[in-house]
Amino acid sequence: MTDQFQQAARAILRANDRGGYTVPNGRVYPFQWNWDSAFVALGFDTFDRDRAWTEVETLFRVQWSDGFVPHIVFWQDEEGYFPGPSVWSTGTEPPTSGITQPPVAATVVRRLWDSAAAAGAAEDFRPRLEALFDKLIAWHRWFAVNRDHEERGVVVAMHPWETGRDNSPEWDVPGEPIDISGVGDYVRRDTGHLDAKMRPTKLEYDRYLALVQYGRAQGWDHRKIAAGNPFRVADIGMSMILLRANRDLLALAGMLGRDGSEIAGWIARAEAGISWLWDEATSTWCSRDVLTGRFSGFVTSASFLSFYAGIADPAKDAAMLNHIERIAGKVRYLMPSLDPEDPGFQMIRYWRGPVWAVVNWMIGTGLSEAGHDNWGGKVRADTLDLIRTTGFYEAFSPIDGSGSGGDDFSWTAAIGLAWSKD
Ligand code: 9WN
Repeated sequence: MTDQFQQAARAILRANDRGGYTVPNGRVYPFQWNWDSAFVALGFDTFDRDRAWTEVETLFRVQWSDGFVPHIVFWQDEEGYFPGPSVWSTGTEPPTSGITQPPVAATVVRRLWDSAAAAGAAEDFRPRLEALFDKLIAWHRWFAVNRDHEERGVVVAMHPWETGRDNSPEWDVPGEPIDISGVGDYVRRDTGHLDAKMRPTKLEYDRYLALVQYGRAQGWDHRKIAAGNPFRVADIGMSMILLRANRDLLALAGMLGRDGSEIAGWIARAEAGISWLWDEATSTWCSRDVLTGRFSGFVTSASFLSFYAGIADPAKDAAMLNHIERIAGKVRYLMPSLDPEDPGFQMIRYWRGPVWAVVNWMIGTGLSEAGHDNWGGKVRADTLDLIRTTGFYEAFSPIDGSGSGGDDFSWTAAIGLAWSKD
C-alpha cells in the first residue's frame, strides 16, 4: 500500500527528474551529482525499476576512458550554481567537474539487481548489469590507481567536495597550507538560495576554488594531481564506502561468472590497511592527513561506516558502539554529522552537525547487518521520523529536527522511500 508519505516522496523524484537523471534540488543544485544519483536510484527502485537503472546508467555515460566518474555532470546550462563548467574547464562534452565523489554506486547496483531478481525480472536486467559491471570495475580501478597510489588501502581525497561532506571540520587543518592568494573575486550562488548560516564559510570556498584551479592547471591529469595536490587526506567516509562497494562488486562478479581476483586484491589491501585510520587517542575511526600523518581526531557520522564496510573488530566495534550510546544521550535524532560534544558542533551548519538521510541509510544498514539492530533500527526510525515530521529537507538538526539546506530534496525522498518500503 502506498501511503501519503510515499506519494509525496515519489512526487519529488518525478519533479526533479530531468529525463534520465535527477537533480538533487531544482534551485540549488540544477545538475546531476554522482552519489546523489546512486541514492536516488534506490528510491526509484521502489516504484519504477527501469527508471532506477537509467539513473545510474546516465551517470556512467560520462565516464572518462581512464575509468574516472565525475562528481557533477553539467547536462545543460544553468546560471543558478557556482562553480559551473567554465570554472572546471575539463574540456569534456557534456562538461563535467574534475573530481569524483563517494563510490556508493556498486552497492546500489547490487541492491537493484537483488530487487529485480526477487521480482523474477533477473533476465530482463542481466544485460544492463553486465554493462554496468564493466564500468563499475573500471571506476574502482581508477580509485586504486589515482586515489591510493601509495597502496595504503584507503581513499585519499583530493578535494573536500570529493568526500561529499564538504565542510566537515576534518578538512580544516589539512586545508591550511592551501594557497588562496590567486583565487580572485567570485560570486557564490549557494548563499543566494540558502541562509549563509547553513553553508560553508568564505575561507572554505576560497580553498575549494584554489584546489579547482590546481587541478585545472594539471589539465585534470589525475596521476599528477595525486602526486602534487596541496590537499591529500585519507577520508574515512570514502575509504569505508569503497571497501563496502568492492565487497558488493565481488558478489556481482561471482553472480555473473566474472573473474573477481582483482577486486579481491583491493579488498585485501583495504582490510590490511584500514587500521591506519584508527585513532587510538580518541578511540575512533577518522580521517587522516597523508601529507603530515596527522589524525583529525573527530568523531563524525562517517566514523560509524565501519559496520557498513564489514569491518568486524570486536574492540573497535565496542568503542564505536560506546560513542553511539554517548551521542544518543546528547541529541534527539541520530546521527549528527559531528560529535555534539565537539566545540565546533553547529546544529544547522551543513556537515558540522546536521543529520543526513543518506549517511544514516549507510550507518543504519551497516549496524543492522552487523547484528546491532537496536542501534540500526533507531537510526532508521529517527530518519523516517525527521522526514515525516519536518519534510524532505537536505539535512536536519539532530537537536530539534528543524530542516537545513534545500527542501524537496531528491536523496532524502529516495531514502524515505527505500526505508519505508522494507
Ligand atoms: C558540492 C548535491 C551535493 C551533495 C554533497 C553536498 C553538496 C555541493 C555543494 O550538494 O555539495 O558538490 O555545492 O554544496 O555536500 O554531498 O552531493 O546534493
